[in-house]
Amino acid sequence: MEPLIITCAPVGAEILPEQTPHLPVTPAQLGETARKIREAGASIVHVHCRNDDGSNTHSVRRFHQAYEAIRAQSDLIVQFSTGGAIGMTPHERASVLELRPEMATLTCGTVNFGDDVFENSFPIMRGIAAKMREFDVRPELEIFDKGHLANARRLAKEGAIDLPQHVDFVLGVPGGLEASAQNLCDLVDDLPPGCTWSVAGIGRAQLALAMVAIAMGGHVRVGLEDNLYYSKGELATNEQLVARVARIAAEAGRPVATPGQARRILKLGPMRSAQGVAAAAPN
Ligand code: KMH
Ligand code: ZN
Repeated sequence: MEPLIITCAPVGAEILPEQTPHLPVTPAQLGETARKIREAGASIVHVHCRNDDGSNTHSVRRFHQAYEAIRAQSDLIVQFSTGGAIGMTPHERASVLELRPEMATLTCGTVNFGDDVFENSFPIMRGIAAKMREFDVRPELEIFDKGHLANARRLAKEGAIDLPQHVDFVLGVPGGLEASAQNLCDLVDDLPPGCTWSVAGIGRAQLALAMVAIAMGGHVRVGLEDNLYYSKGELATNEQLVARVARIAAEAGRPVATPGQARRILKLGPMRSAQGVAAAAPN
């Protein structure tokens, strides 16, 4: 099996700063988190941004500051969210692609999201995918439900995206596919040939599905975006969640990938700086 790629999603758009003291809100805090999760074994950071008061923002300026802060402290693969927060316009969600991060998410379908709807119609998906092409950003296909893989195949058939790609299964969102090993296996069986994959279990499912993915040869996403707790009633830090997966993987004979190894596995180019200019990777 390949080394294990751990993605950390340290912020998200749903967690309120009142829920945990460990949410990185400012670019400086994100940079510090990047250093700590890299030391703990992560190779990708999935980025959302907040204003200083903790509210969500998809401002290009704030993402640029976050990108610079992350790059100043780590060689992580930087993956921007284009999902943003419920209520953001597709234009807002895609605007940050002009910063040319190495990767960005492309959610492959609409899904109920608690009492809200996370809207990703075909025109929205096509628009975001086109911007990814324009700015040479590699998509990570976010799959919240089984039909989203069919949507990805449809997008590929019409030429909006290329396949294979790296796919992230987000399981356990209220309104999406439930987080179970059986559902994960069904999704992996249905993957387009050549795709790599990771799983992000929501809440308590994060740990269990990470262990399943380690055993299956997939990759793992953890972080406060998906799960606030280390154990029942005990709040987690992002680096604790990464370190635990790294330890379990080491026991299972799958050392974690460095960002350099992850770039090779995902067939990405060299590390990019915050200006989008290629820079030499330090590893
Ligand atoms: N915050 C969710 C509505 C992504 O980052 O691409 C969407 C999300 C997915 O988090
Ligand atoms: Zn996200």
